[in-house]
Amino acid sequence: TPITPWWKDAVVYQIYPASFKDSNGDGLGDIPGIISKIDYLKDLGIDIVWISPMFDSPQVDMGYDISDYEAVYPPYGTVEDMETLIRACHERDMKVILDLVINHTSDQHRWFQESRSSRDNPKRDWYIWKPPRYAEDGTRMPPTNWRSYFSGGTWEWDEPTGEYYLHLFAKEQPDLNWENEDTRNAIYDSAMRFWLDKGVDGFRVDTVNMYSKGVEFLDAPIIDPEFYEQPAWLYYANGPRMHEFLREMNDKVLKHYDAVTVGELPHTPDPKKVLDYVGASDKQLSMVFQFDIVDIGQGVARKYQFQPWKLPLFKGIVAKWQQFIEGTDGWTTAFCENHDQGRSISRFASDAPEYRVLSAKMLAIMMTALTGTLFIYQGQEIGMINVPRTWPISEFRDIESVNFYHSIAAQTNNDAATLDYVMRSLQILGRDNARLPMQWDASAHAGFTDREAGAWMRVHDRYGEINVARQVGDPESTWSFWREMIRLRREHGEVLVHGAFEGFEMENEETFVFAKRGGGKTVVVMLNFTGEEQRVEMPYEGLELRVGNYGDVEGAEKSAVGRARVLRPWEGRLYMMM
Ligand code: TEU
Repeated sequence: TPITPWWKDAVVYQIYPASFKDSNGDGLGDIPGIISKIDYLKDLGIDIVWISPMFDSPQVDMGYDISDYEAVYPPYGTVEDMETLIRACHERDMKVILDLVINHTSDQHRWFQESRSSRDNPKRDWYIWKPPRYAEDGTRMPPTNWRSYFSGGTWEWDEPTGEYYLHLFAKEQPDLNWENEDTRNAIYDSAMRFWLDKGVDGFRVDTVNMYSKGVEFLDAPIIDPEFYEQPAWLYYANGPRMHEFLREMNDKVLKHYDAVTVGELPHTPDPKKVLDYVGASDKQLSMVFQFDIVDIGQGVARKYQFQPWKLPLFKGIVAKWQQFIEGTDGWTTAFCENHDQGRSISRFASDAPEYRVLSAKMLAIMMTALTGTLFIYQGQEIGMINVPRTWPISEFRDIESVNFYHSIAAQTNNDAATLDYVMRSLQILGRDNARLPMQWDASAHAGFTDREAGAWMRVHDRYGEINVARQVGDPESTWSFWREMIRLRREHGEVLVHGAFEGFEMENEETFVFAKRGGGKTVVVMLNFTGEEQRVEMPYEGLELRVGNYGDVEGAEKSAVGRARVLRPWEGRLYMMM
């Protein structure tokens, strides 16, 4: 293995197929649409394209419910289209990774159809079946009180065979039984080797820490007394055989292809536990997405019960997950958006018309200066923002958001104030915020589709102001700024991608100042997270201003007095000493 593997310095761009580009006028994005934009991504400076699930699926959870790993969802295209896409990327020196969703399948997958057909079917044990419990009065009860991610319980009763099956997500997403070796081997063949043999370069691994459930299935403690079902991740995440399974997956499959993996690691706040997954010598995963930063603002008992937060929380999380690999052979990622999250400008900065572009560039400075492999989500490069607060629940499409809203409505008897707070929380944190059609230009439906009736999901009201066509040729645009920052990150990878992180004034609630050091270079980043002027201190001497989101790199330093600097609203600066 080379000292620095190819994927560490790479910039990855995530594509959500439904919302990226529609090429055939059916209102839904597709693979030919993606192929038509490969040069656009190359031009931005992207090295790796990650495609969210494009496999065949009934689309209960936007393709994270897969009914056939070896086929493509017909409205998206064909396996041949995928081969063309892989070739198109490789010809341009870009890599392609796919989503690996193997904690569960769709209930329409033939494995599950067989498994549920009878108790003695050879595939019965490929999923997690349990007998019921009975209350004292004889009422049938599920095996545990666990709450599923999409509201309600994690157990679905199957009348014909008289047992429950486990589903951590929707009831149409039954969990596979990883304890069964035949199941694991079938996964390796169908979901992995099939695509690796077609040339894909690796996987983003969905919910990677949930394959091994706890040995005992115990009731979770009651933290949300108004519901029977309780959050229960302690009982199913990071189970006892997790590392054994991942080593096996690497031995049997990944190492034979030099494939990269980035695993999702929700519910894992302990750095020691995260390191167990990403130590290079241990050969499990190349890197992971740790969730602390994207979980900011979520409710404890209920996700969409927004909790206001202050900047020191955010800074502390960034610092913690920048520093945890220091002195180890582990690796990490830098990301703040994906298809499950609100847009970063709306969550962490300001999407007000007068501050949106400054905010987008300020966050671009921060992200491109962080250690780890950088992941950008489609639309982030043009500063896309959350849905307007005025959109009603009927505009939302995500199963998690819609189910959540209706479960709270039922539970509170449609209490208006509670539901208004749910809508406010969804407007900040809801997954649909990231799933709006990509804004390509100012024509009808943002140039995403030719379909007269528009896209499968409503286009953002502000697409005339925020779109690719407006930004690509404009040197002052958010898009051009991202491209410039990606170029700078590549040029100074030893400090920006690999450097050691140091934070300053971590209790300050308005500004974020940090340094990076590596390869004999020092970088200082100063960010103003408010709409007012703020005073900050330059921590080191002898640095030069290299980038600023106000564009006046020469003028900005004129107001400097000694170490004191004044940052304008949402200003971001990057200083460097070589
Ligand atoms: O998400 C897994 C996950 O752990 C959750 O954080 C998820 O973000 C969701 O919002 C639950 O609250 C992955 C996918 O990214 C997501 O789109 C899928 O719905 C999920 O797995 C099931 O496959």
